[in-house]
Amino acid sequence: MTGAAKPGDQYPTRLSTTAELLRREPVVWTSPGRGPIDSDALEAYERDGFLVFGDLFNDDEVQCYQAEADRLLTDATMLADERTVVEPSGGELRSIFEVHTVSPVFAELVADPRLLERARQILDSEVYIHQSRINLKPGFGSTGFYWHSDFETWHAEDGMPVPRALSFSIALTENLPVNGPLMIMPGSHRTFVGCEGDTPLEHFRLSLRRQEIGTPSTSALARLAERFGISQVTGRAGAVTVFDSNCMHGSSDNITPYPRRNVFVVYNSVENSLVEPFSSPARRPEFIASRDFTPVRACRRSAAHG
Ligand code: 6CS
Ligand code: FE
Repeated sequence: MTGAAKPGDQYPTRLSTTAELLRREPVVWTSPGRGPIDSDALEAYERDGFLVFGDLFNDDEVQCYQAEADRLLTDATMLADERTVVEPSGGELRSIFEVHTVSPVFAELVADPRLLERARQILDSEVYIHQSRINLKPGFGSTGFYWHSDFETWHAEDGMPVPRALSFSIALTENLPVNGPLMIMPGSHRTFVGCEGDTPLEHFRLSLRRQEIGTPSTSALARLAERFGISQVTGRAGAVTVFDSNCMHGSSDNITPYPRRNVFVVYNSVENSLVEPFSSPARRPEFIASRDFTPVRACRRSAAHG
């Protein structure tokens, strides 16, 4: 195990000792009134680290995204592509990454003003796409995602300097209490929990299937849960959850017949573009951590969007 953090690393992790520290940066970077999210909702986001918008996308749009996800899933080229990640059991598909570059439908989604304007407002800057993915979580036994902070991984393995990034999760199927919905510890985003353990070479080949390195200790998780509680994020197909990059979150297995399929879009501030990994022997591939820092431009909404 390595002992020392890189010089200037404000968020040391993947070392022989673990650190727990208060986030230095704001959660909401903007001043109220400069975007579609009202001040009450911004305050809730600052406090909890996440917000749910129940009706951003209508049923027709959700069906369009579902059909596109089905198309990708049945495309032999995609199935053989490294962007496609299978479950630890090796059978079912777990995720497809970088969907915004392989699908015109998802390219339009990441440039949709309903997401883009909210991201720009919270991060108070132009934004680029750090990552996009579909998590499929099919029924009858797909596995969940153990507790983690996305920022801890993006900092250690992708070189993301500070937590000035956020994720939108768009539900393509109903997220029920029983089919492995997102669980977030509300308020945990203001504490950075360093994790013990070196980052192995090509760790992503393992971590995207089942993450073990980069997860907090059980004692840290117990303390966080005691302090913040655990919220389950459920909602209709089309509901959108925006959550801060440093929220402690996870989701459990799905043994029900009901798939929990969500599209995730991660926006990073152009002021926070990636440098070299802070705690990893090498960069991860760009389909997981983009190094195209071009600001996203809002796109005209096609007829499918009404
Ligand atoms: O490593 C990553 O970038 C991915 N891993 C998890 C568990 N969440 C964020 C992201 O999809
Ligand atoms: Fe995550």
